[in-house]
Amino acid sequence: MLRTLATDAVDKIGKTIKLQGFIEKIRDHGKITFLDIRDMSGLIQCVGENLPKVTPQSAVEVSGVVNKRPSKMVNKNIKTGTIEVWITRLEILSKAEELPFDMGKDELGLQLPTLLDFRTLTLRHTKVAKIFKVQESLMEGFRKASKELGCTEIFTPTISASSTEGGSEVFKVDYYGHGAFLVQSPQLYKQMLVPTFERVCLVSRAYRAEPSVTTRHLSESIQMDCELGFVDFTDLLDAMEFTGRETISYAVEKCKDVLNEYKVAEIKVNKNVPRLTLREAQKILMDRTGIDHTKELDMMPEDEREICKWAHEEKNCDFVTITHFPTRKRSFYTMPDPKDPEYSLSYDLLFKGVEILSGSQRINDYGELVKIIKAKGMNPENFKMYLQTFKYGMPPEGGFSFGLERLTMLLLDLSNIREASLFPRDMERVDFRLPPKNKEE
Ligand code: AMO
Repeated sequence: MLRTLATDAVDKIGKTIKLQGFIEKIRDHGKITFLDIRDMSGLIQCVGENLPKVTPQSAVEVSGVVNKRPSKMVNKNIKTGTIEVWITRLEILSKAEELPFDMGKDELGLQLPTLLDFRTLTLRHTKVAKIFKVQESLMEGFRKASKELGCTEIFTPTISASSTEGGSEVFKVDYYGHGAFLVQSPQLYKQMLVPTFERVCLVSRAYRAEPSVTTRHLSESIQMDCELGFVDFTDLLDAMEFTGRETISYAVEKCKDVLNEYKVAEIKVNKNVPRLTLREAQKILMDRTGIDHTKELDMMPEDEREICKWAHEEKNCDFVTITHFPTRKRSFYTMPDPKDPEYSLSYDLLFKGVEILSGSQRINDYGELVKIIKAKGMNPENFKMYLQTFKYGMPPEGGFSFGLERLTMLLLDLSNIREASLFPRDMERVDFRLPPKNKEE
């Protein structure tokens, strides 16, 4: 007999079907036992008499007859709530050992370390798994939007001869006895592809040896990037806001049910995303809070939260664009504003109180790039392949990058980015918590 998926069983009343899945919940009423079985399509209630002893999370195969439930027994919370299956055969395909916690509750309610230490188990929980369905939709939305911009999707290396974003947050790799790095972002490679395709998009791993543990940083993350040639600063702002709006709108539409389950408030996606320079934003913040951050070179986390509140209240929008960060605070490839070179043609897109995207117009002049690389104390020899692109003709260009886990966390109002990563890495964890380091090592 062919396998029937749980949600297809609703059309098979009176028929005998074969289900395969995992035992989600067991309710033992003596002779009669109710089993909630989960498969890739959802949950289904099965019931039988004198069943063999089963344990939660065991993989099973069940044959049985689909029955309509009496109206007062209908469960409106699941797609198969109008039916149940009367079990005629139950085979245990793989028995699960005793679980370390109850997996049958609607909310797991575990502390983060336990949630991560038992990751392969907690990822099976329906509500946890849905986070990654939302993540998938964000990725689909991003791909759709960047294709509309005319981008070609490319796949770039994660081992690089040079560090991308500068700074010390870089993982060094022993590459056959030579020094190499894990990319801090796909930045250099996406730029190298502009002369080939003019417009590219990509999804890449990014590695950062983050020196601290925060709720919004991972050591390994997923970035969704675009890089566009023959554009000016306004074109870039338009393109990145378009991509941000479309990516979120797509996921909101596709995952309405999950967002409801996570009790996410309606998201305000205004076509006119408010745009402020860093200095303008800091003035607004001073007026609202009385605290002076106008000398700061970047937005503090509390500034990001407050300016998003302003955009929500005053501009009816959950996004806000901040431009013109100080040139010395941005990576070497960022174009200084010709009108005021202390500030750069750079931007961040904030969503629900946190930065989700960064980008900029790039320096596209070979000589300028060599100069700035040297000025930052780096060796142009380490950027030989990158610089080659500019030697042989590079148009005005720029781009941007979204952090996928951060986007997922914010969309679902999760309190920690680790919940939005299947297997999060930070300075204290690779799969499991790392043992404390001996200070003398
Ligand atoms: P940036 O460093 O701002 O820019 O990164 C882009 C976006 O990626 C996410 N992000 C992170 N997410 C989780 N953990 C981290 N440690 C982490 N670091 C960054 C954020 C951020 O907005 N090359 C430039 C982009 C460009 O100019 O095109 C870059 O990487 O959401």
